[in-house]
Amino acid sequence: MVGEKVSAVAAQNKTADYTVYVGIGSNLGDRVMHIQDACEQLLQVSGIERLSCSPLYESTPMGPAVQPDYANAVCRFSTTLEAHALLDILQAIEVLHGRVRSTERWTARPLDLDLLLYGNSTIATERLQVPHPGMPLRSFVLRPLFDLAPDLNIPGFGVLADLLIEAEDFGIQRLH
Ligand code: A4P
Ligand code: MG
Repeated sequence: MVGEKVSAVAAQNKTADYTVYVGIGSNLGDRVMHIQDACEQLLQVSGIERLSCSPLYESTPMGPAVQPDYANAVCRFSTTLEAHALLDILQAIEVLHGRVRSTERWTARPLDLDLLLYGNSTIATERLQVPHPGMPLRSFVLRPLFDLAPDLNIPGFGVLADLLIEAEDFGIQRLH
């Protein structure tokens, strides 16, 4: 159903093939189900292929302290979608999971999908910044990203393995 909804958008946005990394977070409801379903829904989108997902991790929330712990993962896929069209799809999937945007930053949410990397591109528009500006400081992004791509070099930020050593820990643990 999700695939049908978003494939019409996808079909209009064919470009070259990019390797994309998306950060996935959830701290409301069945966190593991939200993350697994989001991966399956992404794979249903026309223009998204070869998706793989990192192991899941748990961490304490960055932001307002009175909210549940997060589950996080990162997925990687190939896409022919243009970056802003892909952001539209990520936000549509968030809404399908009951995401309500708040005016307050970093509040609890059933699903958060952040476009971390889009090939080697640097993007700075009103709607979209890539690489995601928060990623070099966050263990809950860098650790699962490292599982997928240990040799990665992040445009503008440097070597992933070095960033991971410096990043704030947030009590991160593998989720079993
Ligand atoms: N936007 C710009 N660049 C991007 C991008 N690369 N990917 C814009 C996605 N969106 C991007 O996002 C606000 C706006 O950012 C969007 O409308 C889009 O045009 P949002 O998802 O509506 O709001 P947000 O997520 O609350 O804000 P923000 O600042 O994006 O927060 P983050 O960085 O997503 O952090 N703690 C733990 N332990 N684990 C987490 O996963 N996540 C957050 C959210 C807070 N604390 C966390 C975690
Ligand atoms: Mg976000």
